[in-house]
Amino acid sequence: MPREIITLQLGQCGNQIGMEFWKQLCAEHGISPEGILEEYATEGTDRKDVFFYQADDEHYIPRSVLLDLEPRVINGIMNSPYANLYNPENVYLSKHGGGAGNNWASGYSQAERLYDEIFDIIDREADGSDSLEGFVVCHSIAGGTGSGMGSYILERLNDRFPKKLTQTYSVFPNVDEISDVVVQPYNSLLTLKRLTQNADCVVVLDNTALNRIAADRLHIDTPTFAQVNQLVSTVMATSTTTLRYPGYMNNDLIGLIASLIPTPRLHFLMTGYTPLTTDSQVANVRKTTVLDVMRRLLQPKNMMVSTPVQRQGSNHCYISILNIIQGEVDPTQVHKSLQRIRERKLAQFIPWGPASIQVALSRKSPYVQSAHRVSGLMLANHTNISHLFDRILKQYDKLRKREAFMDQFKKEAMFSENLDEFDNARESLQELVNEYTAATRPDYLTWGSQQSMSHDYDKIELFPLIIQTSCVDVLLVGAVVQVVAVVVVVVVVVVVVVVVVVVVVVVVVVEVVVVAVVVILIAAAVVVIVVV
Ligand SMILES: Nc1nc2c(ncn2[C@@H]2O[C@H](COP(=O)(O)OP(=O)(O)OP(=O)(O)O)[C@@H](O)[C@H]2O)c(=O)[nH]1
Ligand SMILES: [Mg+2]
Repeated sequence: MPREIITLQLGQCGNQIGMEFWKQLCAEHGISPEGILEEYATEGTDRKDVFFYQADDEHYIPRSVLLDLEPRVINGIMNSPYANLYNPENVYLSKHGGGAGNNWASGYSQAERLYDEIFDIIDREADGSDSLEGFVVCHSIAGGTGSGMGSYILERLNDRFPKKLTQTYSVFPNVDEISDVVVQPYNSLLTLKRLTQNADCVVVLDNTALNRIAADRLHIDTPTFAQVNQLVSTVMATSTTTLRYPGYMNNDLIGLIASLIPTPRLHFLMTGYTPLTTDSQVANVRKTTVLDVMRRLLQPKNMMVSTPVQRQGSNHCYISILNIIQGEVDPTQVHKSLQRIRERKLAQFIPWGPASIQVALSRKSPYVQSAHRVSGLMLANHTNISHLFDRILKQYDKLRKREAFMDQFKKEAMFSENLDEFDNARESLQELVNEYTAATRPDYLTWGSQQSMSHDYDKIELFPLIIQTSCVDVLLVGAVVQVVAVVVVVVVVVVVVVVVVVVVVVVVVVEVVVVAVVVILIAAAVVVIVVV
């Protein structure tokens, strides 16, 4: 049975990255821009129904809801070749059409007013699924709609669907760029409170790193959103391949999340991808092996987050790693590669749990050709993601000290009486930074249990506190089993030899005694006969 996932695309950024994601999924599953299955794709063993459903005429429709407070981006989608792909009832544009003006408070309060209309669509989509697993939210944290409306929707999803998972693809702003959105730190801080408290897993897509990668690795001088979104759609599509081309592991979102997130709040993931190529580079293909791919994934330059994974003098470390490897892979190479990584100590892990590098070998689409034999995506839970949050706290403190640009926020009900919501969000983000720092220490598990008493996490039981046994541990366990087996065999052989020797000695001694007795008796008999 499919475990369906509903995607919510919010604001400019959310709809633009969402659009690229659906383009990639259509190409991978052999679905045309109109939703018709291509003739060459009718025999597939892929699982399309996690992300698509079929209309009465059998054409495929994304389980996707498109929301924005201004029309430009969604109108663009509706005038593209993909216009007929989406269910028109799932496209919501606010009637007043003015957007949220890069203001979180405006996005949040407009969403509050539009609650019934938005959740009519979401509820209808949820009712149309047999076994809904959860929601994926695509948005940016720095604008007004994706951040403010996104925050409101995250809270309500938690109330209305407490047992469903919520994963987000959250775009962080580019710090290298002088932004015209001066209130980005306010918007980001307020959104991060909801991402911490109301999401189960946040995949961090950092525009700073994505732009640097496009410039340094792909040699694009001033990358456009379209070029950056190519990287984003690669990450989004690859991170869902195990759900769409199921193998024996990580076939559902909870499997994927539980293996990466051992404790509920530390759920912000970094990504890395290799090899990256633009069309012009395809001719210049290198030979790629699993070890190359896994080693490159651990190199900071391939990480799509602008925070160094190894900082001088810091104890920051990996909490867990999942590598999704695609292509021609011999599974024995994976074990060898893991052993190399371990021997060379290429990754530093938390001191309170096992070193968890997991590897999922995933099938890939037969319809999308790649120039490389092997490619890989790393989803990593690393304590140094807190560096991004620290940076936002510092930017926020600077603005807040001057009470800069507060007027726009004070116009909305949530901030009209006081600024407690800001203080509250700051405290929440500071706690998160503190928790990531605590996770670098051996006593984190006791620290964690004291802290979580003060929080109420509905889905805490979903997360096992013990990290799943990793491939590295499997190797270790394998080695221990081998040593024990050798010792047992040696002991058994020694015992058998000793027993045989003892038996032989006893037999020989008994024989000698018997022979001696017989000789003595014969001699005695001869003597007696002679005497007589
Ligand atoms: N990677 C990427 N980032 C984007 C894209 N569009 C906008 N951004 C980033 O998103 C942030 C601005 O948020 P938007 O998504 O434009 O804002 P919005 O949610 O539409 O909100 P309002 O327009 O204020 O109502 C900035 O950090 C931009 O760099 C995109 O297509 N790709
Ligand atoms: Mg917008």
